[in-house]
Amino acid sequence: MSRPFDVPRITPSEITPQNVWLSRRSLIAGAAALGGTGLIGGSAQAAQIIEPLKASKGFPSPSDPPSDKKLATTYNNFYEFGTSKSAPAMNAHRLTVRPWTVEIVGEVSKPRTIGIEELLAFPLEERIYRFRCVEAWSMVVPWIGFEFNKLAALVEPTSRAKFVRFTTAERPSEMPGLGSPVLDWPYTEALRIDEAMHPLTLVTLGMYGETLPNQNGAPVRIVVPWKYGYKSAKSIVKIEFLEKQPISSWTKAAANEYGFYSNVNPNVDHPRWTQKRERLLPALFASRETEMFNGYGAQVASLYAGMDLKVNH
Ligand SMILES: Nc1nc2c(c(=O)[nH]1)N[C@H]1C(S)=C(S)[C@@H](COP(=O)(O)O)O[C@H]1N2
Ligand SMILES: [Mo]
Repeated sequence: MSRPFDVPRITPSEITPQNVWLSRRSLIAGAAALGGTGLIGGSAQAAQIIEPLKASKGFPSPSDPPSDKKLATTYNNFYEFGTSKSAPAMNAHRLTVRPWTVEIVGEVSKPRTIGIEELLAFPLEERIYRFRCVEAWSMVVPWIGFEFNKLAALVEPTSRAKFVRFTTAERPSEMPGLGSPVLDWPYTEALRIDEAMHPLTLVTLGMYGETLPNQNGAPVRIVVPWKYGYKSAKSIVKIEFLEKQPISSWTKAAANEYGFYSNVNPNVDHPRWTQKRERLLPALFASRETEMFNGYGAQVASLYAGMDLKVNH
C-alpha cells in the first residue's frame, strides 16, 4: 500500500529538552577500551567509548532496567556468524569494520557514499529501547545513534521513494555463516518509508556507552523498536530508497512466518509458537505479556491506521 511521503511528528512533550544535552563526546581509540567490550575471544577492533551528546529523556522509557551488557553482547542473532546465540560473539571479531562506507542510492536526488567517520559525527543520542526478537525473548538496550530521518535528509528522497531497503555486508572470508544457505545472502530488510522516517527509527552506532561490538552489528545498524528484531539489519553497507516493496531475506525464507511488517503483535502467533508472552532475558520462562507494537503504540499506531495487522503481519 502506498502512503504519502511524510515524516511523522512527535508531540512537543516528547521532544528532548535542551538541558539534557551533554557537553562533549569522546572517542577513545582502541586498546584502552578493550577491557569493557564484552567480546569473547578478543578483537583487533575493540569497542571504543562513545559519549552521546544527548540523553533520551523524551522517549518512552521502558519500566524495566537495561539488560545486562554481557547478555546483550553474547546472546545474539547474526546468522552471518553462525546460527547459535553464542556464535556471533565468538566469530564476529573477524569482521573488519574499518574502513567502512554505506552507499545510499535509489529514489534520491543526492545519492552518495558516506563513511563511518561521518556517521559518527552526527549528534548522537542514547535511546533506551525495548527490543523483542520474534523468538519470544526480549531485552532492554541502551543504544546510541541518531534518527534515520536525519540521514535521509542528506540524500533528499524523491516523491517516488516509498520503501527503504537495508543490506548487510557479505564477506565470505570474514563471515563463516555465509557458507550455510539458511538465508539468501546478503541479508536484506526493508521498511515502508514512513516507518523508516519515524523518530523512533535509529541509525545505531553504539550501545552501553561504546561503539557497537561486532556481534551487535558494527559499525552501523538500524534499530526499529516496535518491530521484531530481524527488521533491525546489522553491519549495513547499502541503503536504497525504492518505489516498490522489496522482498526481504526472512520473508523470502518463509513468508508465512515472517511478513513484511513484522510489527510486534501479541495477537498474531508465529506458526510455531505464541507471541502473547515473552522471556525478558535472563528470565527462563516467558512470563511477561507482550505489548502491541512492543509498547510503542502511542508513537507508531497511527502509521497503520486502517490496516489489518493480522493480514499485514
Ligand atoms: N545481518 C543480520 N542482521 C540481523 C540478523 C542477522 O542474522 N543478520 N538477525 C536479526 C535478529 S533475528 C535479531 S533478534 C537482531 C538481534 O540483535 P542483537 O544481537 O543486537 O540483539 O538482529 C537482527 N539483525
Ligand atoms: Mo530475532
